[in-house]
Amino acid sequence: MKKVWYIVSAALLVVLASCQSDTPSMIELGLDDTYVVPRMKSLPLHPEFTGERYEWRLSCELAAGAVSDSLVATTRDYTFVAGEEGTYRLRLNIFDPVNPVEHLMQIVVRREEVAYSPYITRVYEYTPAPGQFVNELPKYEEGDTEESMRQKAEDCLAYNAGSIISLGGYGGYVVAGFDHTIVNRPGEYDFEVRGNATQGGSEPGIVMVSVDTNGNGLPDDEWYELAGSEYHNEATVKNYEITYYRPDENKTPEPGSSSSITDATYLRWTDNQSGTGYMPKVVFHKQSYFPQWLPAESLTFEGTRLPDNGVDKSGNGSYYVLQAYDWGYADNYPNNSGKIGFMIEWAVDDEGNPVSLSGIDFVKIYTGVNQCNGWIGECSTEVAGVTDLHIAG
Ligand SMILES: [Ca+2]
Ligand SMILES: [Ca+2]
Ligand SMILES: [Ca+2]
Repeated sequence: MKKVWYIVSAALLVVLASCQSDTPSMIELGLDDTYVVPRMKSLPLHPEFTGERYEWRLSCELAAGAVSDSLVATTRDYTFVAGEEGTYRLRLNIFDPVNPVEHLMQIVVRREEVAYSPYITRVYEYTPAPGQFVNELPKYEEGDTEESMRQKAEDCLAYNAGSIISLGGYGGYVVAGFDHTIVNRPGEYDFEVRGNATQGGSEPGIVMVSVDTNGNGLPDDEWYELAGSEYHNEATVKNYEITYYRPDENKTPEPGSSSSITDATYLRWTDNQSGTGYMPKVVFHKQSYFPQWLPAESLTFEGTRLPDNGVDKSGNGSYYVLQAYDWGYADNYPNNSGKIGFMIEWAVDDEGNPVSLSGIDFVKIYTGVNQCNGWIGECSTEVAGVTDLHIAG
């Protein structure tokens, strides 16, 4: 039944569209009168007209005939997404002394035909910084390329596969997406990020989110950081940039302060804060720490750098505790702690202004700390998966 109804409404749309050709101004505005979309799918709306300011108002019929009406955006573009089926009415007002516009749209939201997965379904990019688990999680094999390593990372994470990938030291990242839009439910946690953190073994990663604003299915749109508990910490460095240099695997090792450090000057890095140092090689991981499938002689990463979280509790380098931050970071609390949820409401733009997003299509996670902790080596965020909390798993 549903399908027949949909075909009829699709036919109606064709008729509507042909009617519209008689009203050129509508065509120029670039917005239809009626849309039919599945729930949890972004619908980017972009008016071709500009004005002094914009108001998007969304109303939907509730039970008992009540109607909710709310101002949902004051930007030129708006991405509509609904978590529930129904008929929505969207009104755009463009305020302009010369060419004011009022445009009404009806958006029919139907149920998806194939059930969505609550988990990551695609990894778009896997670019770890050097690290002791790099080339191991996932395993690099002779002949691997960026594409085959991306596929391996996807095989680890997609559809709740539950294997771990390592992002290496500061800045290393993974970009992943879903078969639907994760809807932002106001005031609620929207998704979880799983890692391999333990009590005292936190390796915080920064989470960014993005909306497929240009509608091409690819993560080539604007990114927003989810501002966690340390975002306003004065020791947090914004616009941090680090460069790692490919190590000479045959150089003479320099023993470190601990017998577990086999080469204290293994892999050199410099940053844009006049900092420089080495990532040491530790006895537990003998493979190269530099991503072997990348041909470059150096790798540069940038982002927000969190304060160091590793503390030498023993004072003699034998016992390190990697402290958790309060909230808002990946690989920061154990998966079963009940503290691995994220709110899309935490999103901020480059200047730190909060942004209001109706949902997100992509996540990017990167290691947020640049610290080496003696014999346990560098801080590296690990990721085991992301789950949409609004779909039952
Ligand atoms: Ca939310
Ligand atoms: Ca895109
Ligand atoms: Ca970890």
